[in-house]
Amino acid sequence: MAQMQPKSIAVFNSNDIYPISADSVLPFEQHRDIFYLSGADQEETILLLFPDAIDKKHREILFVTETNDHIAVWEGAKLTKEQGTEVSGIQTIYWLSDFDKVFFNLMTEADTIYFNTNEHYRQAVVNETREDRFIKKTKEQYPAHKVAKSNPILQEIRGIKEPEELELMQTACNITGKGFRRLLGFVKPGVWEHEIEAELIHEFIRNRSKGFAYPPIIASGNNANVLHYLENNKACKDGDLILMDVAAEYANYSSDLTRTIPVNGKFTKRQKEVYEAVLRVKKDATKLLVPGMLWAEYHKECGNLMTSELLALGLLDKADVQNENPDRPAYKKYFMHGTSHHIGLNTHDYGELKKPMQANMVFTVEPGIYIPEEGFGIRLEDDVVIQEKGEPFNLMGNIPIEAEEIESLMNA
Ligand SMILES: [Mn+2]
Repeated sequence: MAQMQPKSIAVFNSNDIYPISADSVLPFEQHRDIFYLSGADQEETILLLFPDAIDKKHREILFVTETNDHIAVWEGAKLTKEQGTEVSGIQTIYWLSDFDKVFFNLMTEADTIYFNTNEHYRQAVVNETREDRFIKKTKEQYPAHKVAKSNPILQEIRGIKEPEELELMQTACNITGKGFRRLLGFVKPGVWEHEIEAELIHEFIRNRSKGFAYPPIIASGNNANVLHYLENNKACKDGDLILMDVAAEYANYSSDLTRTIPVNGKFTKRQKEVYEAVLRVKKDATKLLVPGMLWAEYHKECGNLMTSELLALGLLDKADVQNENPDRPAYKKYFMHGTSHHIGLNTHDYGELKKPMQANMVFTVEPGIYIPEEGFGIRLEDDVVIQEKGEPFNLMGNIPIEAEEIESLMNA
């Protein structure tokens, strides 16, 4: 609200409940912006912010769908007005059915309406969201109002985590760690990728996570070289590696982990050589995440780290590097994705990417080397918090990553 223009209103809508077909729907997932701002984790909820409202009670309003006995019996009770206040700290709670009337009244006091468009750098949404429908309708009904964007404000504030958020993210990472330790004793030649997935979801849910923070990748052998492999339906073979990019959510916060382990509990000499190279890049890249670092600079440095490892492994030679196209450096042949992304309420979270890094931003660090011709791919990923001074704090510092530790736990 401090960043909003004078005489302006901002509105934030919930997500729809998405249909499958017939009367089936997907489990509800709240839009992360209204959740971040209000804590309201219920469909058909609207948050309205109007810092200059003449009537003070209209500076923050939460609209919730009116609950009744029928809903209570069939779906379970929805938020009452009192519970709306308890959850959000907002004093003024109205029923959703009053929205149009209240909104009209407040819009006559306002000059500008903030719309919450999706400006995430990777968004590719084709659905018309509840937010989209609200924007369309409001533009039609209030053509004389100026419009402004909420998203840049949210990108900035959501990118820097509050202590309470870091605590929830630590819990998510700890649950992920429990899942990982559980499967180290479970994996052996002949287990299926989906059996590993089942072990993980069991451990996540029993620790009060809703489940996976994103679709899990359990990729043995060459499946690891399909970056978004989601089938998880092959048997794990003796001598292969398994790349697992899989992590728990907690209280709507994501964690994001990748580990690569040997099916039979022992890396071959070559696998270990590549593993150690990826681990070194991960450790050195992590040290670069300090206040003031620029995103573009960071990724260039990570590319340099990877280039020297690929030269040492014999995967690139000097000529490859000398003749490389700067827009498509030679290392990209074996490491084709980015090293880091913001993480938080979204796995690929909001956050500034063009201004210098700041303390309490949380990033993944996830280098990988993918070698289809050798039948394996290795990626290692932790989530780290930038500190005011010194190296980032690793939220996954307790999750085994050293090759020897993985081997000894698998053979315990
Ligand atoms: Mn990631």
